[in-house]
Amino acid sequence: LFICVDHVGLAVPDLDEAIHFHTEVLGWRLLHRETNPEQGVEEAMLGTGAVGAESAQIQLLAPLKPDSAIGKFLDRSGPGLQQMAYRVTDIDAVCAVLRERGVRLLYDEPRRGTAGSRINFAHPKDAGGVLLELVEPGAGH
Ligand code: MC0
Repeated sequence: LFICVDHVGLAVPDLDEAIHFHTEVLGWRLLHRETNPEQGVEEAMLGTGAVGAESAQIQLLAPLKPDSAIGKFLDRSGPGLQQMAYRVTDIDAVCAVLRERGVRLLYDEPRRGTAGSRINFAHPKDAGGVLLELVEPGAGH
């Protein structure tokens, strides 16, 4: 079903501060940054190559408002690992297979993710306590 781990997402209260730590202290490269109002996040991708390269990336997720998914997560759990994202070739096909196997997906249809990707999420209660994101990369990746 899956190609590889696309990224691991960390909830952070302050995006600039988290980017600074990940680039200046840990030595990752900042690859991409965008605001996704539908998801209520300001986000950054870090890694060693381009977005969409084979190696998994680190995604920093800061809330645009307190009642967003990341805002609630920070309230409940504090900063840290929020999601694991698996890359797929055909998200519609993978969602259909997972639904058939009893996994609840959060959206009826995929929504827009990082850099024009199509995304959906398996509910953490159906995925061993992990919020599992499915990512079909956008054109050009
Ligand atoms: C909640 N729970 C989690 C969790 N969030 N468990 C593991 N990992 C997480 N991230 C647990 C709660 O502790 C609770 O457990 C149970 O799930 C149900 O909680 P809830 O009250 O329904 O929780 P909510 O309202 O916080 O919603 C959780 C839910 C939400 C996963 C549905 O965060 C959501 O819609 N997430 C998908 C969208 C998202 O995360 N967007 C931000 C990233 P107990 O045991 O207490 O019942 S945007 C992104 O990722 C994009 C840009 C991209 O990559 O392209």
